[in-house]
Amino acid sequence: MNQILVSRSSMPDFDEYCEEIKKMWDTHWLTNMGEEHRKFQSDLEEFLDCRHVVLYTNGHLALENIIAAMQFEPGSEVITTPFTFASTTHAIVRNGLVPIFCDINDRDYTIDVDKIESLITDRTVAILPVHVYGNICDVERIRAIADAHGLKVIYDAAHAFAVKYHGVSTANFGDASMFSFHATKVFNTIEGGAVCFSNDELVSTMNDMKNFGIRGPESVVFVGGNAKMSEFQAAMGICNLRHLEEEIAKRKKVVERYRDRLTGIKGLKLCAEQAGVESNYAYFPVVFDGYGMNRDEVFDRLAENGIGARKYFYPLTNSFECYRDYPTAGSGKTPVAAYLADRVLTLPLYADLALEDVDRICDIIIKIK
Ligand code: T4K
Repeated sequence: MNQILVSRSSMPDFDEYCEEIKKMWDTHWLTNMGEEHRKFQSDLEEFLDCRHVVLYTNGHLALENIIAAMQFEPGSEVITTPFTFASTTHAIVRNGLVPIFCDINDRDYTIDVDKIESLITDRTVAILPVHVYGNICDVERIRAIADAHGLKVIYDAAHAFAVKYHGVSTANFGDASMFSFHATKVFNTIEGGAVCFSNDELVSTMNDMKNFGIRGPESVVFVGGNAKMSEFQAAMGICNLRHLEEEIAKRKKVVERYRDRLTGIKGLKLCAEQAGVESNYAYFPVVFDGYGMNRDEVFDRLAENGIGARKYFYPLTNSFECYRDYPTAGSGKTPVAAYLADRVLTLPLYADLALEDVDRICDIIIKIK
């Protein structure tokens, strides 16, 4: 049985990658911001049309470090959503801050902007929304709320690389945005991530944070850690970036086939396409409500057929065991997120997924009914 998993890493041609890394066998320069790192950074600044891109070894550390760079008072509150990967909430808590969970809306599953203001207290310092599945948050209203209350906005844009909203790259919203370049993402550097922002003053802080605060052989100015992207990762990024457009075009075809096959079926809800958004077709979530089988049963049936759909994002982060005793935890406080977490399944989606395989997946789902 042909096994199909939820995602499959995009990889450049083997020879193209070898060509890109070949020079390292002459230079023996493998990490610490070498030539590949510098080239990849400038490629990304151009591609994302963003003033500053700081590369990281993964998206999570990029997010942890940009939060740290804001130097919030310990114990301050950050408004965020629980319908996300563990990383988002962990990054807040690992910085000694308190996550305040806001519900999501049921159209695109991003933060419900109507519910943000009621959660703001005199301890609130930031909003940390997630462009979940590559869907863009209501960036205008979030900016307006943040400005009215003097808050920072940091986007978890892990899913939103190469997405544009009215022609503007997602790298340019909020005070900063974090992208993940993990192997499972639309665009990968094996592991990897970046923080994008326009504030010149943040550049040295973000660079210090990922390299022990070392400014020179005899100068250490900051208590930083180590979160540098290696030359091999950067080389992967350089190669994958060359093919990104065609990868996204292929993903679009897969999504169109899913939509053709699954639209209009009672009990199945597909996420609407967002107006003004140039998508990266990162994920294909389907909500099962009032269908012949519930989400978990569909998941099991697909698994029996060798198909690895995923329950992104179940459980909600506000019901994780590690947050059980947390004052702000409890999925009951975010009913829309709780509803979706129990019903959503993200179907396999990657550039090389054959349309016949998409049909096979849809046939299994449709037959269940
Ligand atoms: N914020 C958000 C909203 C995020 O979604 C993430 C990461 C982050 C922050 C943090 O960014 P990073 O620090 O990761 O850069 C995966 C990824 O590990 C994770 O990066 C991602 N979100 C999350 C949504 O998905 P798992 O545990 O589901 O991955 P795994 O290993 O089960 O892989 C899923 C499928 O991908 C496999 O079935 C096959 C395929 N795959 C996997 C790997 C590891 C490949 O084709 N190649 C591979 O190398 O978390």
